[in-house]
Amino acid sequence: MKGRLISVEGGEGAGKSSAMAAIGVAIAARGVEVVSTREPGGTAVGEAIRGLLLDPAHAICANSELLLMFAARAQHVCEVILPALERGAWVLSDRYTDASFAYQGGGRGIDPSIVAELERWAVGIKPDLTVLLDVDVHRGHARLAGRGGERDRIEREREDFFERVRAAYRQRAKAEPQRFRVIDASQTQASVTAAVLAALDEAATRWT
Ligand code: Z5A
Repeated sequence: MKGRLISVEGGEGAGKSSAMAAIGVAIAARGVEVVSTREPGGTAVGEAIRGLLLDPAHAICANSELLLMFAARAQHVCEVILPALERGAWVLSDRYTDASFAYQGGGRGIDPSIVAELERWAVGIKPDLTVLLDVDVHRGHARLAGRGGERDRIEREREDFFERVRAAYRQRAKAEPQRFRVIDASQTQASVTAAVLAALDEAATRWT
């Protein structure tokens, strides 16, 4: 594969939006095509599934939630990610498979080996770099409250759910230190952006 896959992960209010924007600009400045996308979503089918998943009107069982995340992801990979990687673009995804390990594995308690099997069967590709924005749950929630707006179905979960999500993310980062760069997202936005861009530069040096 000629291109690179970069994912940005983190709990609620970690600052993924700013990190995505900064990384996108930095990749474009290298003269490389950048494809910015998100999960769940990134395709017409995926965005429709996202609507179902986040709508507070639906009571969705944990296993259905996991399968819907992977249905959206399988479509995303075949329709957007693989073609972009094949033509040499750098794909920048706001969340990817690690989110299923964190939310459906850690948060919902689904056995990670089932998530890993879906990853192997339905997706098949791992990111070259995963930037994990790590912030404590209280601070992340306070930021979201500051932003206003309605909470979606998953954002309405209890605090202990988000603590398990954070722990699962950190555990994954510890298990794959080559792929993950963990950024302390409790810092100022400027410091977080600087750390994110340093992680990108360091990874890009390894790739060339
Ligand atoms: N999900 C899942 O369960 N399983 C999966 O496999 C996948 C996803 C792929 C939708 O994802 C939901 O899907 C998500 C996980 C689940 N559920 N939840 N809850 P999403 O990524 O689209 O939605 P999100 O996680 O809810 O995104 P978010 O809350 O918008 O997070 P964010 O993008 O990190 O937030 P932000 O907009 O960048 O920042 C939030 C506010 O904080 C904003 O006002 C900023 O100005 C402020 N902010 C950001 N950084 C800072 C710093 N450093 N200082 C001060 N203020 C800051």
